[in-house]
Amino acid sequence: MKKLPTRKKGRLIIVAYRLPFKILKNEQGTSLFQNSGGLVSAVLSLAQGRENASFEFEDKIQWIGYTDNTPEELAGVTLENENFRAHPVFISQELNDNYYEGFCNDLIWPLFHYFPSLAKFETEFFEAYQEANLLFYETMKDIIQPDDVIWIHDYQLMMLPDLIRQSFPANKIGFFFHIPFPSFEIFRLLPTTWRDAIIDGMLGADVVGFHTNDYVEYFLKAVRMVIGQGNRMHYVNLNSRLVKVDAFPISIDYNKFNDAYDDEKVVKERKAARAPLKKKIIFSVDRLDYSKGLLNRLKGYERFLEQHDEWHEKVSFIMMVVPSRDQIEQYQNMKSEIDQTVGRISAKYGRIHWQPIIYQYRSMPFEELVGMYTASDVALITPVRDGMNLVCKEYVASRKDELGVLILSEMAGAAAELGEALIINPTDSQDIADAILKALEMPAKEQRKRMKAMRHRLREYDVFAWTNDFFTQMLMIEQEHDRLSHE
Ligand code: ADQ
Repeated sequence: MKKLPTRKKGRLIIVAYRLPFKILKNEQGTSLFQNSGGLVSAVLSLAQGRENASFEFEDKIQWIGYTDNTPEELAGVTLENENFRAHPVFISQELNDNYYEGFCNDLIWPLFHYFPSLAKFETEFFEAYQEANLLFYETMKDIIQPDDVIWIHDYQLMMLPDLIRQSFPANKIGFFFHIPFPSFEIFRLLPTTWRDAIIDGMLGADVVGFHTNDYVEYFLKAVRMVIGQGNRMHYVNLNSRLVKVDAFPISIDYNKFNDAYDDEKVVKERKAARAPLKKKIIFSVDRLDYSKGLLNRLKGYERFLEQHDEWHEKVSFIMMVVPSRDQIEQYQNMKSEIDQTVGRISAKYGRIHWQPIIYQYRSMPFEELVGMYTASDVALITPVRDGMNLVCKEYVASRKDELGVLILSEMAGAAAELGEALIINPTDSQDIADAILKALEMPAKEQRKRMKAMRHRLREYDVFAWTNDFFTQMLMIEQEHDRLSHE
């Protein structure tokens, strides 16, 4: 068997739109609150070094990201905790409006989630995007050292890999894309110069990673169409170097969710959710976003109630929605439509002692989230498009009892890995209604069989395996480049 390469030199530089902590300033001084999101825990696994890891990094992890604090506010403040040293990128409000709110969230997000009619193609958005990517580069150019490995994340920074490559040809650069990469018929809707700049920008990396093989295939097709370059077996052969393009399905910290099952606070939350209802619970949790299929989900549940009065008063659907971008008109409209649909269903089917839907618009602490995951009989996850979707993975990992049924949209990247879920088409209300019935009636033995298989897969390929896999590819391509340069 071919020996995997190892690397024990250089630092790791992460670049993502946001810094890994919130910076709060008050009279007592400055405090840093580390985020607990997926990327931060994934990167932490690299910081802490794992047994048998084929790489180790020197120093703390350097993290480049945007902050909404001003340079004056942060003057003299040490932006560092035990894991990370942060290098803030300062972007003016006006630029950020056109860059982040504009190009990223009013164009790329809707377009790449197959909502072209919501995409706004404004020239000033594109100019701001270029300018902001350049600001990230300017912030990092004095930080990069010869052996550093640079790992860039997501659709906010598609031009950064090439900007770095131009001045630092020898550094290893990875790029990971967290949202779907769309089929060429969608991608080609971008103006020609924009799509060329995006492809050139991303190909500045040595390894470009996506969640699924479909996204890899679509990207490689876009590369062929845009730069006319042939690619073979997941490699793009540029004149001077090779770029590896592959699927790395992001995962979660499996043990954290699995172990939380017995945590005292989680047990309390689980009881608190179950006791007052004394009914079967269907649960969902997402950010407020049109890609998450919240209205489709409600319509599917409504159809289920319409067709199955034998289940009335025996089931409640708890739908948690995390506030997101609700200053924007489109999101406000969507929220009003959700509010109205929930109101309509409750008014039609609700009874004094039975709420068919419990809908809350707020964030949840970890213990409450796992309490809900483990209290529910069914998780109903119906995005109309989702790069991966971590909620379904968290649900499965939390079910140490091996019970519960996952209903999952075929449009989530995760569907490729979780085939034992009840897979539905999110635009088909009848499909959702049928799956709800099947889930509620599923015998415990079958629940166990399906859960076991999914849990096994997630345990094997958790977020640490994900980072390890990505970095192994980075090392392999480094080895390949070294070999070619010595030939
Ligand atoms: P998101 O679109 O944010 O991520 P997702 O992958 O589902 O979507 O992750 C959401 C995270 O937020 C989960 O960890 C979940 O626990 C948490 N969360 C959701 N609702 C919450 C609530 N009410 N309270 C507290 N926490 C809540 C993007 C892409 C995804 C891709 C990820 C990672 O859109 O497709 O899976 O990045 O690459």
